[in-house]
Amino acid sequence: MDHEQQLQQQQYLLQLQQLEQQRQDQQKQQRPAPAEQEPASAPREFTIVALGKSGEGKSTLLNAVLGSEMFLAKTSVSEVTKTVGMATNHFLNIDSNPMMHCIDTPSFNGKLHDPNRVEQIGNLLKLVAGGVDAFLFVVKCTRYRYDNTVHQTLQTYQSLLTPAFWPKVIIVFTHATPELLPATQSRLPLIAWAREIQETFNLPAPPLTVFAMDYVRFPYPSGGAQDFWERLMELDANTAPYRHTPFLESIGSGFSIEDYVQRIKGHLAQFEPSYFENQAEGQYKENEHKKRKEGRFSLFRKSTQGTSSSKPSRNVSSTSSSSVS
Ligand SMILES: Nc1nc2c(ncn2[C@@H]2O[C@H](COP(=O)(O)OP(=O)(O)O)[C@@H](O)[C@H]2O)c(=O)[nH]1
Ligand SMILES: [Mg+2]
Repeated sequence: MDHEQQLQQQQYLLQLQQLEQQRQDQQKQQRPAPAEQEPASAPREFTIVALGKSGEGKSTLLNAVLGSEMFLAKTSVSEVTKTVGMATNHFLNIDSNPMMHCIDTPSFNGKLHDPNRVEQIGNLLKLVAGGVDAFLFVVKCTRYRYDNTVHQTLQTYQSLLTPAFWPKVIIVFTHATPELLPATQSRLPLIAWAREIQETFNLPAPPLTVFAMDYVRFPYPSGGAQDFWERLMELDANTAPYRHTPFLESIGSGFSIEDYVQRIKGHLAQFEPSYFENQAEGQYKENEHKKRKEGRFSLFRKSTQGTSSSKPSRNVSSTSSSSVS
């Protein structure tokens, strides 16, 4: 590591320490009362992170929380959120409400072979290390089953953020508009997810859940904003601030962010079937390539078996190998 990098790292560490100090000071000064507290009278700031698979409504939900379309949401089939980003505004865009720092993420599952996605993992760790008030695990409410892909996604987040993230998780079911989720009863199987998660991840308590309507309806009664706020206050009153201790300690002892991400990559790969598939596919292609090469070679041997002179065979060999590349 050169001098400049070292200097940058020291500065970063200092920033993280200052952030942490600020957080602790803020926490000492203002402990808002849960539930009854109106958003308008709470002067402190909150950091929330949207997690979940692509297309579940993460960017849209954060826009609804911010009351402003600060993140690009999807209008096509391809994923539009490709980088980790942060946007800040008053809750629901009302000046007297507290500030919300919203962190949007692309999906990470099945993307470990993508160097850009690996870089984004580093960016996410950098942004969340200073403290997070809630991790919103965003799920489309039309997805009724708690299946293996959801489970794997959660496992990826757990190993990325450490199990310390669980007390700050709120499951947000998006698209919860009357057209898509009609009767109250239809919410029950979704609420059961919280218990399922509690059991499979051995948590002392199930994560809190919120139902959120689309961007336009979110701020209205039953749109989700009120419930979301109450859950956030509940977490704030009952759980300690989230910290990514191993990350902070690694950076403190001279690791670069990149080093850290490389170090955990193998661990993350455990929950990435496609990662192994890609590797296996690479291996398969390599074998195929070898076989083809050998095939050509034996073909070449056969074709030269009858010839007495070695000269023309060398010529054939050189043309055939140049056609490989
Ligand atoms: N009807 C409805 N559509 C939504 C809702 N939330 C998101 N969408 C749509 O779902 C699509 C994916 O949303 P987006 O926020 O980009 O998902 P992300 O990939 O998780 O960030 C977009 O077309 C959104 O307009 C919702 O609550 N109701
Ligand atoms: Mg998005």
